[in-house]
Amino acid sequence: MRILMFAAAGAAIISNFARGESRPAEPCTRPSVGSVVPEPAEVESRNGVLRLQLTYRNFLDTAGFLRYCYVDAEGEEAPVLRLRAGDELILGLKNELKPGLAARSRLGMKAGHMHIPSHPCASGEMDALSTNLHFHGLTVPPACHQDDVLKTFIAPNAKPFEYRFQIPADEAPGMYWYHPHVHGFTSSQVLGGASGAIVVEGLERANTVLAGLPERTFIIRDEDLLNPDAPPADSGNIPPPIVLHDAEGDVLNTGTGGGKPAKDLSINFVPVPYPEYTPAVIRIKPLERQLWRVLNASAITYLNLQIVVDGSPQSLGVVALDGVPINESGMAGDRILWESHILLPPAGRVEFVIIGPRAGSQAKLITRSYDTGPDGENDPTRPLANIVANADAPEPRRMLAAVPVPLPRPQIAWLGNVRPAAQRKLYFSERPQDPTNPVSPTLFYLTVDGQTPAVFDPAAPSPNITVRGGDVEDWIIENRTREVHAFHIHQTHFMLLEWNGIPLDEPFLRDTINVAYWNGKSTYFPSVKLRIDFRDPNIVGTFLYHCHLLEHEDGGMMGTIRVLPPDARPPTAPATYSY
Ligand SMILES: [Cu+2]
Repeated sequence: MRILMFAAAGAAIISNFARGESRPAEPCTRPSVGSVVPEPAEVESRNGVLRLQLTYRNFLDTAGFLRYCYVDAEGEEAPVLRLRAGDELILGLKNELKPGLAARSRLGMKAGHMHIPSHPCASGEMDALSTNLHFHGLTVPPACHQDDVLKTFIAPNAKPFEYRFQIPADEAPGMYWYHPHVHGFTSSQVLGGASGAIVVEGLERANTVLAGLPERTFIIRDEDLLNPDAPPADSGNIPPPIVLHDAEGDVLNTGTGGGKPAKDLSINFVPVPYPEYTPAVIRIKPLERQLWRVLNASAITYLNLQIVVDGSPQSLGVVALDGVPINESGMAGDRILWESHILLPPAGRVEFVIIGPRAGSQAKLITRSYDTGPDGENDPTRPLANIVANADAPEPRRMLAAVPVPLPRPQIAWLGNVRPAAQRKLYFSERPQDPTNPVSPTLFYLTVDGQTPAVFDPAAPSPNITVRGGDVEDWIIENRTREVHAFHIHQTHFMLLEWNGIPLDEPFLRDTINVAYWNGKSTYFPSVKLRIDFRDPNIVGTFLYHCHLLEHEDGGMMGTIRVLPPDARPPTAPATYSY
């Protein structure tokens, strides 16, 4: 069976339905520009089990854009999955992607070839119409039907595929998320809206400051520009920056903080399109304290969140990063980090306390520009939502427990106090596919120092890295490119030890970290040094680490790691040395 599905590069949308022809009804209705930000639908566990069915669909919206969505049995889109540590998740995923609507793979990798595997765990060839799910941040086994994306391949119209696993009893309370992870096609599916949040309940048990607070969930997604040809609206008499595009067709960073963005953003699916950026609306009671959980579900857009009230940036009280309370060590008590802005790379999550503005004030949630480097995408300053305070604003649906039972102290030593078994160095690099043609597609590499750079190969016979379960390791991740990357490793969390060689005191865990860009001149490369935790027996198996800018991941910036059982013979990888 051959499926033809090629469109112009860049726009990445294709239609079998010419403009004006009738299209199938949209299976997922999305809010209009300027709407009140809705609370996402949610489903919660009962008696220790969360059972649900999601149908995965694609459709062309009224503007002709390819969208993807998860729909539950009640017809709700992308519900938040709410569970407690120790609960079981049983999720049936039915793939109803339709041919003729599919986006093109970045490198055109076998997108026209349709290979139906004999079994969904049998490592089928990845395809634009196939899908799977990654449960980002959860410490669950990298096994088929749990959290494997190397071999799991759910073909269109296959019978519903069952995910079934237990949230570990010691999983940290906080925000996680789910999204497809089909090599070569993740970016187009996530840009189309394929993502949802997961909340492991009990954050207030880690920080009593949160007791009884109303809470809200915000999912910020990016998507292709609705008005790609429009000039910037706010440039006044200043000539707008010259718009340049990278080899992937995205608007290059202008370095000015303004200009045309590479992607539009939405907040809980309310679009805030360039160039007018009509803000969405968040309603709140004046001076009410709330917990906000924010997920950056963007494919390539960095967020730099800030709340501005009457021109002044407000303090945001950060209590958790990437699903883990910042006092995870269990020693820090009710720690809050007060920040005036929060950088959130693609896939990052932050949970913070805010205080509602006074009635009548001008309050906005914005994302400030972020300098992604000379080869990076343009992320200008732009509003996301007006925060409108008034006494008749409805209360959020959920409130944290008023009298929380404190979490038990961790059973294992704090990661920062464990001696690493090994140190490794990895580096990001890029080159044009055709060295004589600088605008040919980019090849993206994430290489273990000492190995030969190669784009990710799902069929590679052996993993790039082997570690022993029970160990912790220190990894230096270097950036040898002129754009930022976001390092992510599946199945576990890490601690940031050093930034560009400078030791830090950050006793927090993360699963995604930004790595600064190289300026093309300095004699050293920007880097992060991470202490990565391989102690949980749940994560024995083979899984992935990669850049979470999904064009880069799809373009090859990914590798495999095998965690051996703790009693296995020590690995003898050449790039490993002991302290
Ligand atoms: Cu990257």
